[in-house]
Amino acid sequence: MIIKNSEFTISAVSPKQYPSDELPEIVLVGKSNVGKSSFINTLINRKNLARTSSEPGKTRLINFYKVTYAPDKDADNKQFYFVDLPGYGYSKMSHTQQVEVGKFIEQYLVKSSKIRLVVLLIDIRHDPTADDKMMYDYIIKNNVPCIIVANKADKIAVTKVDAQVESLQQILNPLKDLNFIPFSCERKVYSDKVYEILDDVLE
Ligand SMILES: Nc1nc2c(ncn2[C@@H]2O[C@H](COP(=O)(O)OP(=O)(O)O)[C@@H](O)[C@H]2O)c(=O)[nH]1
Ligand SMILES: [Mg+2]
Repeated sequence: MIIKNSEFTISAVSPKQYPSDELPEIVLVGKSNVGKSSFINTLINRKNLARTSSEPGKTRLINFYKVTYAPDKDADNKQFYFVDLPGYGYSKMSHTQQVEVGKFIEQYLVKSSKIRLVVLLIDIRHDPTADDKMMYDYIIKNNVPCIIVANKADKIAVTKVDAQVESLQQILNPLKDLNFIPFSCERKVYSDKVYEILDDVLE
C-alpha cells in the first residue's frame, strides 16, 4: 500500500452525518489513550491529522479520514476511510457517560454496512481490560472482520514482543483465529504487516 493523500472528512455526532459515499471503512476501536488516533497518523504518514488528545475520552465524535492510496506502484488510486471511534473505559467518566459512549460506538457498528475491518487496539503492556473483552465479544458475535493490534510495542524490550503478543492472544483470542500483531507508532517496522492486511481486506 502506497499512501497518496489523506484528508479529514467529518466529525460525526449522528448517523445522518456519516459519509454517504460507498467507500470501504477501516475502523479503530479501543480504550481511551491506547493510540487509535496515533495509529491512523502513523499509517498515513502525518504527524497530527487525526487529533491525538491530552484529554482522552472527552469527545463523543466519530472522525472520518479519507485516504487515497495505490495497492502498489503500478496500480490505480483507490480510496477508503479510516474511522476513529471514541475510546471506551476512560476512568474520569462516570458510569453513565461510559454507557453512553458504548451506545454511541454500537450505533455506528450497527448502522454502517461499509466496514471492511475493525482494528481492535490494546496496550501491549497490559492484560486486556473487561471493556476490551466486551468489545471483542461484540465484534465476534456480529461477525465483523477484525484484527487485534497490541500497540506501544516500543515500550517493552524488542526481545519480549513476540512472547507478550502470544500471551495476550492466549487471553483474548485463545482460538488464535485472528491476526494478532504488535505495533508501534514510534517504530515503522511494524507498519508493513498492517499495510499488507489492509490491502487484503480492501481488495
Ligand atoms: N510510546 C508510544 N506512545 C504512543 C504510541 N501510540 C500512542 N502513543 C501515545 O499515547 C497517547 C494517546 O494516543 P492517542 O492516539 O491520542 O490515543 P487514542 O485516545 O486512542 O486516540 C499519546 O500521548 C501518544 O503519543 C506508541 O506506539 N508508542
Ligand atoms: Mg483519539
